[in-house]
Amino acid sequence: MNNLKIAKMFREIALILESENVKWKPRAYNRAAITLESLDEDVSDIYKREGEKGLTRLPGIGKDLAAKIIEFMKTGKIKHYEKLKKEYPIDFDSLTSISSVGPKKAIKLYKRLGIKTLDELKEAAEKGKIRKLEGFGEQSEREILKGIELLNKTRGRLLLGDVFPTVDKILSQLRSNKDIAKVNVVGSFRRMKETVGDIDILVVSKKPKRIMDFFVRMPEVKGVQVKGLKKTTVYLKIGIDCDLRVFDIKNYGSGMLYFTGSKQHNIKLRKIAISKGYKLNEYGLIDRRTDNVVASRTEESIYRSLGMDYIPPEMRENEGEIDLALKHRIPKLIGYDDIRGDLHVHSNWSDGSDSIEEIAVKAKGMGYEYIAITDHSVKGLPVSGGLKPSDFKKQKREIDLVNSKVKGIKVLQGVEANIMPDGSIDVSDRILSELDIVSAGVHSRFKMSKKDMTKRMIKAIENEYVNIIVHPFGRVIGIREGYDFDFDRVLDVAKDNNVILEINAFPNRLDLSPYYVRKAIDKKQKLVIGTDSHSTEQLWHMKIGIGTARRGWARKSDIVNTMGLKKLKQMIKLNTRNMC
Ligand code: DGT
Ligand code: CA
Ligand code: CA
Repeated sequence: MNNLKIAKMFREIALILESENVKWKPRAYNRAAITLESLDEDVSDIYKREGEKGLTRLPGIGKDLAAKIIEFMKTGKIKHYEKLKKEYPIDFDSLTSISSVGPKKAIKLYKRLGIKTLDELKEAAEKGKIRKLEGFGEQSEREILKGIELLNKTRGRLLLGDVFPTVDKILSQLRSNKDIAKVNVVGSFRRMKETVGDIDILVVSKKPKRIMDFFVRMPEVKGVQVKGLKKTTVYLKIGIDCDLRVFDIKNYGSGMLYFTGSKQHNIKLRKIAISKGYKLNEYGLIDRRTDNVVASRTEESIYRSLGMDYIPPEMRENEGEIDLALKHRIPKLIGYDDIRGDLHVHSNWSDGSDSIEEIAVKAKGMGYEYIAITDHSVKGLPVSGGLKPSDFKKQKREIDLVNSKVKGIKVLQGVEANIMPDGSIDVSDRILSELDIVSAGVHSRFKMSKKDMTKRMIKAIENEYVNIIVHPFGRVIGIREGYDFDFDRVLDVAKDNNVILEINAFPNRLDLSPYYVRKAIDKKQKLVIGTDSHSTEQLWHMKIGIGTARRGWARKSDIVNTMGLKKLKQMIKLNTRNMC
């Protein structure tokens, strides 16, 4: 769509003009950008149909801006933009991907130090040049370096949630190929790691040549790096490599075990194998004395022969799971089919794109028993178009209507309220008391001392209406580290108050992370998996939330939305009164 391209240019023009203290024009460009971003139709279609008039009738677009849009559609360029970009050749996108650098700072950095790119920014920060700038200081120099480090950690890796749809498509094509007897994804993807460096797939087939020819011709493939009969590596359009390996059925299990990793898990397993007189590689568990293959067809048989429980892939990180398996104490983890409802969904009442009815229908189709609409409240966070106090009643009427129309699923009214810096909740007790379920989260003032943040969280948990604390750490993978608070104390208070902590399943959050999931369930803290969906297209993220729960060793009984509605209501009633 042209809309987003033009909107992006308008926004950059606004930024630059603003830094030059030009009056009112930046606002006009920004308004026009918002209009373009929210259009359902491509502007070129509007122009083709209605000409210039069609453009000027759009909110915030006058003759001058319409002319620029037309210029872009005719020439692919906007001269005014090109001219400004010559003066300010800044890579805004990458500089502002660091959370402590906004557009204004980016322009300042260019004007004072000539910084255009991330590499130049890094160099300047390392040389101590940033701290000397007015309005920056040592603290912001440190934050910039930290931001770059975070970005580099995920550079070249993609979010699990972003590769999932492509992996699904590749697997289903392989599964439909009749020359293939077995297909499995392995590597970090199978372990449900939050980011993946490349995708690894294993198949069993007697016709490797035909399989490799089939693989490299898939529509998801952009280029071929190595094409062999045992292993082929391609580069996918989504910007990541994919390895396909062909195995014989007789050592498929050992191949799966080897290529699922993690490397640390494999190393530890091999040591145990050696201590028991075996060797272990991708071809099997082999008796060192006789060279006989003891086990190789299935992963289960290999673990069994080593005297261990089967270890689910999400646990294979060498973080204590091997000792547990040797003691036959591997927990039964929550399953991918155990979820009965989603308690974190946004509708078009706030910043979601779909109606409550559309959400209910989709959730019902997924086999859910209940779904909570948890739109933002507007008071503490004016940006995301949330609910005003007077909106809750109106929304309730719509929810009642949907409940009477869509049978077989219960829609609950919730809210994602803001935890204010002082720990208060930005929705009145009167309104909270009328909702079915109350979630609260921190969405502002992330930088607080550990002590103050702990106080803030505890105060929110102690609010008698709060049921769930969403995305407890507020991390955004690759962009923002979680804020600091005393997790153990917060856990204690949450347990005392029957407040549930969320595993937010949004691909760039996955918060609580597996480490904290494990800490929480060690203390018998109850958790909920919520998708934070902003459209029905995102409800499937539940899968990666479950993956995260499994990486944190969670069982079904640790996760409250595995309960049926009746039990869930009872549990919530323990600390709030009004359940519909
Ligand atoms: P990634 O791709 O960076 O997200 O992480 P993985 O775990 O998928 O790593 P990858 O693709 O390099 O290799 C897949 C698995 O193969 C890995 O988890 C363990 C196994 N593997 C690969 N290279 C080695 C190795 O040199 N030694 C051992 N023990 N295992 C290896
Ligand atoms: Ca991999
Ligand atoms: Ca690989």
